[in-house]
Amino acid sequence: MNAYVERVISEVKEKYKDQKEFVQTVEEVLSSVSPVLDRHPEYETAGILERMVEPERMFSFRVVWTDDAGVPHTNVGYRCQFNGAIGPYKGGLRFQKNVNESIIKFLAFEQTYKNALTGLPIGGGKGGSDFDPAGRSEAEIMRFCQSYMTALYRYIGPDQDVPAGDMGVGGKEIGYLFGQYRRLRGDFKNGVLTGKGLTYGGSLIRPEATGYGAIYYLNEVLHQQGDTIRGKKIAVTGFGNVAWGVMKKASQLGARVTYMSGPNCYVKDPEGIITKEKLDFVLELRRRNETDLKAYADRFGCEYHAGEKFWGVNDVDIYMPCATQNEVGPEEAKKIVESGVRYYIEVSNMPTTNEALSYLRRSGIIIAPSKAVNAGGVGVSSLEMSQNSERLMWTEEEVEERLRSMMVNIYRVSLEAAQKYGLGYDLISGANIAGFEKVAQAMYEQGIF
Ligand code: 2IT
Repeated sequence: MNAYVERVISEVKEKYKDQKEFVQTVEEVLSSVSPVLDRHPEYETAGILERMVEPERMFSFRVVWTDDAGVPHTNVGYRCQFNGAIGPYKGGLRFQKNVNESIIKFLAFEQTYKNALTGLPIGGGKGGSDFDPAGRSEAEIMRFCQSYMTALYRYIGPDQDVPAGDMGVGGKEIGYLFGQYRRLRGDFKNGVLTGKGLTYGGSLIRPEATGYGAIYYLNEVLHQQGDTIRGKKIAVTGFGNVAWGVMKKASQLGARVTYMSGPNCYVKDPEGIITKEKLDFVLELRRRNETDLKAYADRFGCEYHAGEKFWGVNDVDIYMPCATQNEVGPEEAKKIVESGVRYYIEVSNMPTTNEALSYLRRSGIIIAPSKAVNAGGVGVSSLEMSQNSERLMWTEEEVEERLRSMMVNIYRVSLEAAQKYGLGYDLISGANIAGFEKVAQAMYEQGIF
C-alpha cells in the first residue's frame, strides 16, 4: 500500500479509536485509492488526505421537545458538513436511537464520495439525532422535528447545506422540518431540503429513486456478465423505503424479491413481492413504524421466521442488503459464499464489515458497492434541487430517464477508474477511486485550507 495512505489510516485509527464506524469507512476508502496517491505525489505535498479525513465542520446541538403528557425530553442533534469542495453539503438526516458521532461521521464521509460519483455538483454531509421515532405520536414527531430545525436552520440553505431523509426521516418528517424552516426564515426557499412532498417542491420519483437506481445498477452488472434481470429472484434485507423501491422496479423488469427481513425476522414469499397490494402493504408497515413482518406473512400466507436471518438460502440469484450498516459480518459472509449465490449487491450504506468484505472479495462472488448502487437516491435529490432553483417540475418520465442514465454512468465511470489503474473488474475500488479523484482534484485546485 502507498506509504502516505498507510500513515493517514494509522493516524485516524489512533486519533479516533473510539469511532468504530468512521475508522472502518476511512480504512475501506483510503486503501482503495492507494494507487491514485502513487500517481499523484502532489496530493501528499498538499496534505490532501489529512484534510479529507477531517470534516470541514461538525456540530451537535440540544433538541428539547415535550411528549403528549407534557414531559420534556432532551435528545442530541448532529450535523456533519464533511466536504464542500464540489458543491453545497448534501446528505440525509437519520433519526434512530443508536445515532452517535461516529455513525454520522461515517455516513458523511461515505456521502462525500458517493455524491461525487453521481456526476452532480454536491458536497458531502449528514446529520441526525438519537431520537427514537418508534411508538411516538404524530404530534410528538412534529414537535421534535420543529425543535430540531429551530436548532439547525441558521446553518443550512440551498447553497450551503441541503439535508434530506435517511432512516427515521421520510416525507412526513421532511414536511415538518420544512414548515419550521419556512416559518423561521420568513421566505420560501424550498431548495433547503430534498425529499419534499409534491405540493411544495418535491420531485417525482424521489421516494422510489434509491431502490430504482439500485436495480438499474444491478441491470448493468448482469448485462456485463451476459446475464439478464428477467426471471431473477432477489433476497433483500429490510423493508423500508429503499427495499420497497428495489421490489417495485425489480417486478417491473420481470424479476422478483422473494425474501425480505426485519431486524429480528424474515419472510419468504416465493411468488414474489410484486403486486400493488403487497407493495402497498410493505409501505404501510413502514409508515406505522412496524419492525415485525408477521402481519405480512399472515396476510399473504407465507413462511415467517422469527429470530432468524436468511443468509445462506440458495433459492435466490442475488443478495441485496438494504437495511443498515454492518449487517454482514464474517459469519454472514461465510454463509453467503457457501450458498453459491453469484451476486452480492450492497444497497444500504456500508452493510458489510471490512473483514467480511475482504472475505467476499477473495471468494470471487460479484460484488457491487453501496456507494455506487444507492447513489440514485441522492442523485435525484440533486435533481430536486435543480427543479427548485428553476421553479419548475419535471415529469416522472424525465426524472426517471435521468436517474437511469445516471446509474449507467456511475457504473461506467467506476469501471473505467478501475481499468485506468489496472484493477480489472473491481467495482468497489472503481467507485472509490472515481469519487475520490474528483474531490481530491477540486480540493487541490482550491488551495490549502
Ligand atoms: O444515504 C443517502 O444517500 C441518503 N440518505 C440520501 C441523501 C440525500 O440527500 O438525498
